[in-house]
Amino acid sequence: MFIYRAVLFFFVLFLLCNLISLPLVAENGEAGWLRYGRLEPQDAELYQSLPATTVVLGDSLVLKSSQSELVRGVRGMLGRTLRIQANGPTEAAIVIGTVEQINKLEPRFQIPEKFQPDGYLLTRGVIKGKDCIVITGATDRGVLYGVFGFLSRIAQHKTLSVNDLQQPSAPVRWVNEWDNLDGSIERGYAGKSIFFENRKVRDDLTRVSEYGRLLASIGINGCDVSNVNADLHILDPDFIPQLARIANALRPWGVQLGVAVNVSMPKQVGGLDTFDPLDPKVSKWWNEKFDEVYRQIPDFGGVVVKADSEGQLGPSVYKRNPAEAANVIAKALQPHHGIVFYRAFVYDHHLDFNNLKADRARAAYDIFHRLDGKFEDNVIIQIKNGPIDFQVREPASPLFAGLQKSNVAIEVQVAQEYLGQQRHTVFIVPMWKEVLDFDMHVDGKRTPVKDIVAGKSFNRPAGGYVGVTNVGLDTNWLGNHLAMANLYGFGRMAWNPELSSQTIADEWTRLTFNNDPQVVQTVTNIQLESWPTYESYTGVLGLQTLTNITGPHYGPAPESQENNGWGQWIRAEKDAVGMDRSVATGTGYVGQYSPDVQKMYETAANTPDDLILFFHHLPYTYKLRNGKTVIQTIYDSHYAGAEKTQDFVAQWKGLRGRIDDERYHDVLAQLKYQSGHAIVWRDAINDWFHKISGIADEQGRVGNHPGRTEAESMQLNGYTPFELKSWEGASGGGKVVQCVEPAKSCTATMKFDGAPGWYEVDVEYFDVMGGDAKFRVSVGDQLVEEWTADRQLPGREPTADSSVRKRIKGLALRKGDVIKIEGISNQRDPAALDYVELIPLEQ
Ligand code: GCW
Repeated sequence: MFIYRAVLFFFVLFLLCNLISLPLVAENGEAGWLRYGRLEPQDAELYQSLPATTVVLGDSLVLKSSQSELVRGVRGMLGRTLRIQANGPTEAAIVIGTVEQINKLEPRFQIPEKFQPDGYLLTRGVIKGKDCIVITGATDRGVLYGVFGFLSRIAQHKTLSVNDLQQPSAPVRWVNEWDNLDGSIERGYAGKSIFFENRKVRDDLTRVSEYGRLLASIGINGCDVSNVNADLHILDPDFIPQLARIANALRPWGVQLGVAVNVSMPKQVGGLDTFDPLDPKVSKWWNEKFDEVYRQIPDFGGVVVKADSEGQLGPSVYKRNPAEAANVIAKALQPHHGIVFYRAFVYDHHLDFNNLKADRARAAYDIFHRLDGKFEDNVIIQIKNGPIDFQVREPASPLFAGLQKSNVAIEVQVAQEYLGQQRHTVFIVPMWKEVLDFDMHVDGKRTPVKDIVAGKSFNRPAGGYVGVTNVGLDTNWLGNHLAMANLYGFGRMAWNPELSSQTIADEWTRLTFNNDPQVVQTVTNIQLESWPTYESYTGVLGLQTLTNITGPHYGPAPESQENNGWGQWIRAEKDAVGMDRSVATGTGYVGQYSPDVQKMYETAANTPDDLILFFHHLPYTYKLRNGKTVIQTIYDSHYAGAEKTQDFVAQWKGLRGRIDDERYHDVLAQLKYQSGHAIVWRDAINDWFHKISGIADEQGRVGNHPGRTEAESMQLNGYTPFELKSWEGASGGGKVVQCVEPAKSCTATMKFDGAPGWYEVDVEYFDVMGGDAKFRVSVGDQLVEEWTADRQLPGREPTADSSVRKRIKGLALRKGDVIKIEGISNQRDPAALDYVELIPLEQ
């Protein structure tokens, strides 16, 4: 009996100890950068003298969020629950309220500077004779941002003895979600919509409030929740009350609601026989529609419009222009202070490939520049960062300088549509910053894009930043923990574009993981190297992302760029490659820039290497500034890029035990997958250029893979050969094998006849959508690995999109060993195989 009790006692003790040491929050990424993890005692010492009380001046929704956030954050990080006082202070306190409220309480309290809307100040001061920490702003929203700023300082172990005045760079800091009412998300890579399902607003909007909170913490003040390929019913009478529920969820966080509208709505769902923007019936329709909206959502922010673009109807139907289309909606919004974001992403997607003068890059400037000054003051022209479409590298859109009498915002894409769809790690802030810092040299004066969008350069009242985000119901919002740095970075950059990418990555890492110097250094390092790395294996020299542009925009498919109407051409021929966009001999696109910028891009000699093929059609043998030829640069950078992704895995492994296991393993798996897919990219692009140019790789690597055995040349039992539509998507010229009959076991075997030793056996297989095939690998009779192909990758048949590398480490191989890959197909997944590669391990 005694023994039994003792065992029970220790068992309970053991359980308790484990419970106590569990982290407060599950480390599944849901908290994003707002984890408020408990500080170690030595770090918490810095905040010993933090007041025990908080006084909140006012009870607006946003101030209430400020108060609850402050209490939540301090409790999480310091383990103390602040006392809340409505009046006072009667002792030292953290006082939060607007400047006006603070001055009412303490008229002598001096605010040093003038606030921009949404700006805030963290300071210390004497209020009613008590020494206080003061968090204040001109508006409630500023106060809320101040609270987040305050908590962020604690999370980063920064001192609070500061006078920290923070002002946003631009008034408009919005996100766009491309969510459809059925719950799907266009270019969303993290599950279903947090807003909609089955053509209704979701019943449970908890994730929406949590999203609003994340947005507020980085200063985002507006959110368009519906796809720019707009749903005609988004403003139907029975839908507006549902939208009001979303607005209610966002309002406590100071985030205004917006939706996308289609200019044809008055006709298609409004009962009119026209949607001609100049027809008075149409203007009356919009007026009444917005009266209806504002009756139910008084702080509705506005609408975004995609028209005459990619199949969306537009003013061209009535031979009207974008200004006329924007203005009829803008005027209806004016009495309510709403905004129209009119997208400049208007182009003809039926361009003639054979016309050497045709150029999609010209479209936005050609269409919008001549309308400058014709837009109402509550219209903002929303311009993508580059002239094409969120490619891995593009020059700054010339339209930023082409609209001087109109409000403009820069649109960037947090969703990594062309940047690996959150399965590849790409920290995009450095890319965005290159555009923001780019000097457009308007009238010979310094005119960086960041000053233009802030409204400073041309003295515009509105303008700013829009980020296409596409968060989903996945617990960690974007499907990849590291991708959240892009959302964080977007907000921070919109708030202050002077912050360096390094600072943003550093802050994000501390908030998301912890302050361990090795963690901060490693994560920041991977993030900062990730964009150049991705560029080096997907689209060098300004070629754009050489992905499947007529498919999912994911894996390599360079051939798909050409010979179609989409205009993302690279004009790769036998002897030369690149688009000639010069004024002298090309499409004339360069002429859309100011004379100083033209000097840089008009000739190949002056164009930087990283954009040279965007602007010029050059022989493969052309010598770049880097001293190498175009073709050798292509080959080398693909090898270097793929190599670097292997290094990310090694760097990440150094963090084992320094961050929580859950996220450690998630990110490790993601980086390993990326390192395999980077090889698919490398080989596809290099093989393609090799075939077209016929020029060999000086280093002999391209088309020559020691240790690789193509599946089609293995001994097959049940497997049958199959050719990919895009031949470059699989090794050996597009040939793979598949197990077509469902639920069948097929095998591919080979005999090992290399030197005996330790090997890594890599199996390149395909994991297609809609079915989960199984694979088993054995050496002789011994099963050495098995797995299920259940990744969520685009594509219903084997392509470079669905190609995955499985690495089996540390196998001892002897001459004569039979290596067998068994694939068990199922209904939709034919367990396709590309090749097996044996890599000797260094001893
Ligand atoms: O990049 C393209 C996307 C489309 C998107 C379009 C746009 C919403 O492939 O999916 O449509 O841009 O920005 O309108």
